[in-house]
Amino acid sequence: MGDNVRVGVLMGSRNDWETMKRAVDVLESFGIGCEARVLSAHRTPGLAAEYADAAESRGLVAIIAGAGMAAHLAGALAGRTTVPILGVPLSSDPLRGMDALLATVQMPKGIPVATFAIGGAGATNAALFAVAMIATTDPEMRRKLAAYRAKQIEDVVQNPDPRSDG
Ligand code: RP5
Repeated sequence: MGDNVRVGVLMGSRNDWETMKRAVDVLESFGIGCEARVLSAHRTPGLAAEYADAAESRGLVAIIAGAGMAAHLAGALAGRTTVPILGVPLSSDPLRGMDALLATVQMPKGIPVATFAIGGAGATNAALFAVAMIATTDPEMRRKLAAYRAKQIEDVVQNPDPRSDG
């Protein structure tokens, strides 16, 4: 694990990678050191606990945790560290992510998990939220985030006709 890792991107299964890759892509595009790991609250509870226990001393500022079905990864991590946990509910058959959404968002009081949208939008937004957290104390990151938002506006302004190729 590199010393410059500031955000961990965890997922319950290797099968979650296609979605959670979006979080890594965002973080890398902002130049934020991150790592991706498969860790499960159910299949590898000991390893997930070890990761959470080491997070603060490693200097992680946030952990993004994506999981599907009975999604306990984010909550299990949150119970062992005060490093902010950003939960991403993932879609799977047969409940299409509603199961994971409720499991992630309905944390009992005292142990918060910030919960994002189901699937790819959630993975992207969790990473952008981590960027915003870092930007609170990093002017360069604040500038990059402002530029990201400005580009979103500019893309719409430049291509307002939905029938054009853009
Ligand atoms: C969760 O169960 C994982 O996050 C995954 O989304 C879901 C199914 O896992 P696999 O059976 O595809 O490995 O723990």
